[in-house]
Amino acid sequence: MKIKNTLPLFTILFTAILFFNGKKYDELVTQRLTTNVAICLEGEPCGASTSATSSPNASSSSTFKAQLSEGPEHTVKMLNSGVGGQMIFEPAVLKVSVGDTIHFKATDAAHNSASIEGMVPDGAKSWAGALSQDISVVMDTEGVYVYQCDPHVMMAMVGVIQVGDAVNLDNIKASAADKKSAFMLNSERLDEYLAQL
Ligand SMILES: [Cu+2]
Repeated sequence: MKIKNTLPLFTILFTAILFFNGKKYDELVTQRLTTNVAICLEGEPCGASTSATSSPNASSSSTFKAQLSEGPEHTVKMLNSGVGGQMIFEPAVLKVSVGDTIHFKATDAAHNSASIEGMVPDGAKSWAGALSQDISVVMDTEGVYVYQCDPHVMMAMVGVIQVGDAVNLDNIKASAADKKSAFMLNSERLDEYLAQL
């Protein structure tokens, strides 16, 4: 008789404890969520990281243009890893003057530089460097050149050089659409490079 009377009381007490604990838990969760929303990334204005569309960096990066590289000689490094990603030429986009020399440096091994058929100006000389070896190319014909690293073309290890004016840019852009189908990774790289001209 005594047990029968106290059981419902225990049940009520237990339910009440659960209820209040649950309420407290909810409050804690809400508090945490509120705190997280208020956290700002270092160097960024509050809330900017959540809206990519209003970020000023998003629009400026797509309109970034390569500047004319000063001097008659320029170096392009062949790298396993660079600022722009893995398996990459650095700088990948170069603007130079007619008659300038490009030195492709085998900074990392197992890369080469080779011009791509149909992606150089009309009448321009092609080149094909050996693996892991430096090669220097004199750019004596005006226009846009696209070259690749043969073993890593599937990873879009390509580079762009504009010599003088971009007289053949329309042709290059048309060929780039085909070339893109060979890329398994970094498929937007070539478009991004050409957009910098
Ligand atoms: Cu390579």
